[in-house]
Amino acid sequence: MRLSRYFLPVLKETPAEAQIVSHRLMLRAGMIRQASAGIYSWLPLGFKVLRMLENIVHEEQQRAGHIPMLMPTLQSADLWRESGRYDDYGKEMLRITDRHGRDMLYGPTNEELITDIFRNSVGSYKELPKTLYHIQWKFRDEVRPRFGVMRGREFFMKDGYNFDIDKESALHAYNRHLVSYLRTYERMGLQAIPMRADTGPIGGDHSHEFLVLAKTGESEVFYDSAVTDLSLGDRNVDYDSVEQCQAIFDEFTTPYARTDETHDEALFNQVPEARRKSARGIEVGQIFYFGTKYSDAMGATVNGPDGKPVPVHMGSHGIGVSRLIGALIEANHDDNGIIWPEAVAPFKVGVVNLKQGGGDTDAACEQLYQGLSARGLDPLYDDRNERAGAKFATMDLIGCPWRITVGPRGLKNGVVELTSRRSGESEEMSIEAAIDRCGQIYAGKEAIFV
Ligand code: 5CA
Repeated sequence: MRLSRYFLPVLKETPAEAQIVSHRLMLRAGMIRQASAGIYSWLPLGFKVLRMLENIVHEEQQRAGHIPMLMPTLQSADLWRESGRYDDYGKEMLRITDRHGRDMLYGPTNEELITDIFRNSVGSYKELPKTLYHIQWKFRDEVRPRFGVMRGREFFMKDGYNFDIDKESALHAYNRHLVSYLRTYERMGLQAIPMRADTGPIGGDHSHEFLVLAKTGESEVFYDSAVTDLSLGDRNVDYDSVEQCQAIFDEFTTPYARTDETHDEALFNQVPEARRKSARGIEVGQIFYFGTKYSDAMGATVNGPDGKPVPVHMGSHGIGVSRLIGALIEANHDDNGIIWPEAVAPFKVGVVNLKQGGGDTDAACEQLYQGLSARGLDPLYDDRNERAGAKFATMDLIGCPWRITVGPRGLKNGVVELTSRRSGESEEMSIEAAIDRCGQIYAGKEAIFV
């Protein structure tokens, strides 16, 4: 992308309404604009990151054997009356009446709708297990929307639902989700710790939240620091293996890690004192097993091996895709702006021309732009007629992990400068070497370009 042709309305001033750094930087970097309280337009740069995260979530869900689909944002109130949640959900639910006087709502989640689809389509235990998911906008009329996309009213969420014949099989689905979520967050360059959690309005008795540690997080968390040493890495997980998924579940959930809602002081005190930590965290996902709560209420049964109808065991599993962008920025920034982890950087390499309209520098930038594009590296070429300082500031603000600076002085010696956003270190090299180096940096990173 050539910056002169892009739409990147960066702000020089720090917006007064933003209380936390991720909200400030998303506004300043031209990623989002508020449409009304807790509702945002996604400008091109923000939308690019959102789609990258969405793609990673899709890939990891499908790797785990889950089936993508798409349900609507608007739902009929009747289904929610069947489950009893139409009244229970309270003021957080946005209720709408259509022209025929029918009660509708903007979905805050989809347990009822998916259970309705399931009960009308599946009749036999032989068709189980199944896990269906979608990534769709949700609406919750939060009392206090705040912190930008972190606690919005409209937000983008992946929600998945498993249907199993019995508890044992449903608990495997639960573990499988835990493993696939660990992989998803790690691929985004984030550490999200599974913590025992309350089930709230979703219901059930098994739940884990995934928390990214950050000073600005809304949840208070207590954990054994040993849990922060764990990582899934590049293990080859067989998602059909009950033993493998159980072993990973055990590994990640044995060290003490709980939110304040489930915190148990006596248990926590058994952790060696030096490893006992309390901190704040951002909840970027939650998984639930709730047994037959919805299938009982809505009559979702399948015929078992003996021909008798049995209610299916279910769970639901959510990832806050739009909230993740806030979490990523909270965990990756400095005074100058965002520092994207490479896998989710909207542009992988920035090219800065220090002398726009200077024949040699223009030609060199063009060569870099073509070379990087040919390798699929989606460069952002700042070809505007701006001062060098302004160009550097923009690249730093929007967080390009790598910047190649092209100036007349360097070119005389046949070199350009490659700079790491994270370390700030620079190295001089030829144009070809810079293209090669960037290719190597991103090789095997499974970066997704959209
Ligand atoms: N039906 C279940 C699982 S699909 C469910 O709705 N779970 S949830 O309520 O925990 O939401 C899933 C994830 O959505 C949360 O972990 C959080 O990351 C994100 N989320 C929830 N509310 C908001 C909000 N107001 N703004 C941004 N993200 C949110």
